[in-house]
Amino acid sequence: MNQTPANPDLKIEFHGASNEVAVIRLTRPTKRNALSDGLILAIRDAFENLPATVRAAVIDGDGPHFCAGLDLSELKERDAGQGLYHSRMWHAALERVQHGPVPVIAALHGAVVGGGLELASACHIRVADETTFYALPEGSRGIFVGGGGAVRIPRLIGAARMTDMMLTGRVYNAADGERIGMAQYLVPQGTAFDKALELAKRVAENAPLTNYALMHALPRIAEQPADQGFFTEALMAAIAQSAPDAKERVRAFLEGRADKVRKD
Ligand code: 1HE
Repeated sequence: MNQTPANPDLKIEFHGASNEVAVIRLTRPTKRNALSDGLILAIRDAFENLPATVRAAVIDGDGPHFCAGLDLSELKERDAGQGLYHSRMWHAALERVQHGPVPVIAALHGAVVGGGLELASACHIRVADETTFYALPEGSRGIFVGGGGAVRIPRLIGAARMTDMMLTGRVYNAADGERIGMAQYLVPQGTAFDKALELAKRVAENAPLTNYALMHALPRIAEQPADQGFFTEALMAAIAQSAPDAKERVRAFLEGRADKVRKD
């Protein structure tokens, strides 16, 4: 099953026995998957219109690089108001990625720069191959992040590292990127997509309410003062455990029908 987005620079295909994983692919390799306004809107639309079969998604990019960020050829003279609306358009699209219906896994390789890193940071898991490098060239282009990077990237790597990247143009390679928290997985060259798909199929097997809690409750709890966080956690725990799916999964373990936890 495939779906044809309105923008030719995006492809959507479905994987798994019941089409439970959506693969959303940037297909603009000649421009290093630079994110035009049309492509950003297509990403938003893709996440707004995922079929009900979908339980997890993968984002990847065609060609030698994941994404070169904002399409600089569209960076024309904007007045302050237009700049505000443009940034808010990115926010709305990446909000659909982060707080959409399903967990999203980014498969990274090559350049993950500027708005490309902002897109990756809106995903829930990042898998990077050995060719991956991370940069925020906005500093040297005389602009600022505008796609949510100022909020999301410090939560991954800390404000001090992001400040250094933007002030000095520092580029992190794949190994250092994984060390500082840009990606949770570092895999051999050319295997990020396969690993991301494998993880997405695993994520798709979880109880939907657990995935929902991880996407929508956990990040909010992490921002709350401890006392409020404990209370929100208790509410979420109570809701999750009450689902029939949860009852059946626990019964399956107690009756020896479910996997034990095993070390790798
Ligand atoms: C582009 C873009 C782009 C490539 N917008 N056209 N992002 C940046 O500042 C990164 C700019 N790009 C690069 O540094 C390099 O292109 C890469 C390291 C990503 C890849 O290098 P390479 O040698 O493989 O490719 P290339 O030869 O530089 O680029 C191939 C073509 O893609 C070329 O066009 P062509 O017509 O000459 O073939 C490039 O012009 C084009 N291209 N990147 C437009 N970004 C919400 S705010 C977010 C703010 C930002 O993201 S700012 C950071 C922007």
